[in-house]
Amino acid sequence: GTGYPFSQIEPKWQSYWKKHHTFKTPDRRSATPDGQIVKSPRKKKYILDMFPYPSGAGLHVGHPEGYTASDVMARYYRMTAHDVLHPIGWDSFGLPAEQFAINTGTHPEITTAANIANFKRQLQMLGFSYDWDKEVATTDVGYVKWTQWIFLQLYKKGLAKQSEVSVNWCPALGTVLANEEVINGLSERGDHPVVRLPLRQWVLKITEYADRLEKGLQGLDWPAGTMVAQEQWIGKSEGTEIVFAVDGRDDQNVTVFTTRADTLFGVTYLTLAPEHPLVPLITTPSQKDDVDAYVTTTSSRSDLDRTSNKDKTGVFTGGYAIHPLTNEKIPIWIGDYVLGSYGTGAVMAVPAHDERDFEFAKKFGLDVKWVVESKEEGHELSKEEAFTQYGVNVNSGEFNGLTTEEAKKAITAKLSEISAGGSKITYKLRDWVFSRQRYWGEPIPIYFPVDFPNDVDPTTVDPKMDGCEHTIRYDKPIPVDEADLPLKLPEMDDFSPGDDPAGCLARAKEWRYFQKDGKWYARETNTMPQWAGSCWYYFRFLDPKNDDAAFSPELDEDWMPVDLYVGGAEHAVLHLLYARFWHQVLYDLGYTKHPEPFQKLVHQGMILGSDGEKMSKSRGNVVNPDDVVDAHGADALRLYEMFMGPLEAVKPWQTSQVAGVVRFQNKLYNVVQSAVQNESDVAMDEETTKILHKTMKKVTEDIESMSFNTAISAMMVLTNHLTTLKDKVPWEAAEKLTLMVSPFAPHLGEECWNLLGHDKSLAYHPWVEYDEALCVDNTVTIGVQVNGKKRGEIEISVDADQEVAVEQAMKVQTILNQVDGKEVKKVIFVPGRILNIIVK
Ligand code: ANZ
Repeated sequence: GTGYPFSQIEPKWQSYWKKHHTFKTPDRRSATPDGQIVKSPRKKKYILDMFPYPSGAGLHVGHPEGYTASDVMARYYRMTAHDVLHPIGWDSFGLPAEQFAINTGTHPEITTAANIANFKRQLQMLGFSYDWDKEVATTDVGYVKWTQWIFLQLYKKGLAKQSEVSVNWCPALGTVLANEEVINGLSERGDHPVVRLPLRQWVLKITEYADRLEKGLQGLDWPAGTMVAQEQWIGKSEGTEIVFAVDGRDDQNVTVFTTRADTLFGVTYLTLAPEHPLVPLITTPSQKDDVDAYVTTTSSRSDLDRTSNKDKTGVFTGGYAIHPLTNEKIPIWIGDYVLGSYGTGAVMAVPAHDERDFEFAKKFGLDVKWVVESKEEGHELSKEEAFTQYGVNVNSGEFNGLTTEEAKKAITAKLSEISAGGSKITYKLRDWVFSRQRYWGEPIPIYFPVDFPNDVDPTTVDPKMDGCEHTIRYDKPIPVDEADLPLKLPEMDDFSPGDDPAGCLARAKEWRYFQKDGKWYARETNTMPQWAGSCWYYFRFLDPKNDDAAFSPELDEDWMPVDLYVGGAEHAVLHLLYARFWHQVLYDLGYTKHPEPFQKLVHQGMILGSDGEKMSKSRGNVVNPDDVVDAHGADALRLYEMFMGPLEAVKPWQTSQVAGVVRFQNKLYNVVQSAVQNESDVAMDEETTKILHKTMKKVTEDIESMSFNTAISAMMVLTNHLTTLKDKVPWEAAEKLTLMVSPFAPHLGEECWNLLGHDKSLAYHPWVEYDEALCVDNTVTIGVQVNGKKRGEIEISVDADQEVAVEQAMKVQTILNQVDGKEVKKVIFVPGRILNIIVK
């Protein structure tokens, strides 16, 4: 047989698709001759990929994995009578382009355009069935306009505010990072040290949506791990708030949050976070020096550092609180194991039943009061460590004898009754620090009045001039008029952040300061984080050229929600949570009819290098898709990536296995050619009919469940069978096989279809149909020997070939044990009877 001439065939079909607009998104509404609008009776599928950040390095082999999976689904749904929306675009703001600009002086716009062009070439080379008319880049001014518009909607709804926050400042990157972007005190991108600083920031109040974000997860078809990750990030905690009066201060009290109200009688001190606002008010003069010194030293420590450190530190404030039920005096301490940003920033310390409090009490010689005993008969508390389990209350007055659950309820009820507390739900989720002091992002569309000193005539001054003393009234933000959007970035030559925490845009004075009605104003110089653009791109794909709205309500109704979203698990929390938040806000504002954006979510597993390690330049184990396509063609890359293993699994690249799919492709091409060359049509024999129908059933079901590797195996078996028929390949079998392979290897599919005498693309040809009665599997159980000794059994279809038999045998541990690591010398396979593997 001949090799398949992919290098001529693949570009040919890519041009065909382009010329014929094959993948243009269908209209879901059309007008009848009498002007009535009718909706498409077909079902719809919105198939979405996580759009790429167009880096300078181009695509890596991880991109085509998810993109091929979604493309198979898009192509399959077109063939099963669905209207399909399958778009792609570019997440093109972000740090690398800016870093490159800082290093080389090249404007990020230029680098971004070049990178996008390269990515687009690569995606087109791979034959993905995107509707390129829907393409958007988050950096397009027409896109920025609507990102800024959404920010203004958030602002007007009271969900965007300025706040002096203790932020994660990364000096090396010259920017503030979100909590989510800091891992072990280092920036997620680049591993640079991060310190805490107070800075004026824009913050989005995602916490107001904590409950909705948690509840909305129910009913989504998402990987369980991702749901759990989101739930944990939101971190709903049900407990009690308890108010302690401050001794001798009628005007002050300390509110704590606890999940163990049952332990209230075991409280021996309170601990406030060092940054708690009451600290300066409670601290007595004699303790002031110690407290001030402690507050200073802890202020630079990250939350993670503070909570993970075993060695507890703290200082006594000199103040006392009053126990709400016993009226005892309780010392108030500060300690940095209590976080200022969680709960109320204050805890009631119960050393007997909380490990952290136990360590702290031991270190500072504070009292320990045991108020919970084990329910187990004869169980003695060791008193060498905290007893943190649930049990029964003791030493707790009227609450003695209650179980932990009962005591929590009873004590909370009692506190409510005396107005000293009540039930409370707290979330771990923090508000989203939304400003960045960088150039390459969307300008935040807000400006502020500028004040000048009293003795200065404002008509004679110009804040753009050096030395012109003035104050920007950050307390009086004014949103940019929606009609004036987009607010574009200024042209600059130097993109470095510099040391002004207001960011590099602060240096673009011509842009920053402007006069309106004779008054001076200053623009916000912070830009949005890269997450902003990816929060709503799936909406813009509906309606990418709309200049009057972010997207039309009709298109929202016609296409949303996304039916299948494919992308990496690294976005499990951040992108997917932020996007859901914006979506829920737009839902509340009436812009979408759908409460959640992404109905089904699938993560492709990471592709490792051939050494089983993560691909990286420094390891030299990176596989470049361009090279694979050059050597074997796009279809081979697509087939291989789908054949490597289950989509979600992490799996190593094995160049030797690429040869396997190349052989399959050649065989399939030859089988079709041999059907075409038949002078008269060959009738289907019984065996071929059965294999064909079983394959059609298997491939259909496997695509539905996205089990692509097993679908390809099934097609390999069918192709091998048809190969054995030599010049007697039935036309029908060749056609059906061609249709089935086409979502995976679309160029090969179109070429074979054309050889079989069709002059139109098969992209919308009805999918294969199988006869269930012909699919009843005739299986046999056969013994498997290794070097003549029986090591196990396999159940295979009666018509399974040697390849399938060996593949099945390798899944049986007792057989694998004998073969693993040895060289297979010979395989003897008697269909329906025996498999004998000879190894050395
Ligand atoms: C008294 C107590 C007794 C507690 C006991 C636990 C066991 P989650 O589930 O994470 O919500 N806590 C409250 N606010 C805190 C803060 N800002 N920084 C550090 N710790 C804080 O845990 C809630 C528990 O964490 C609260 O319940 C409180 O300690 C502590 F036997 O209060 B507990």
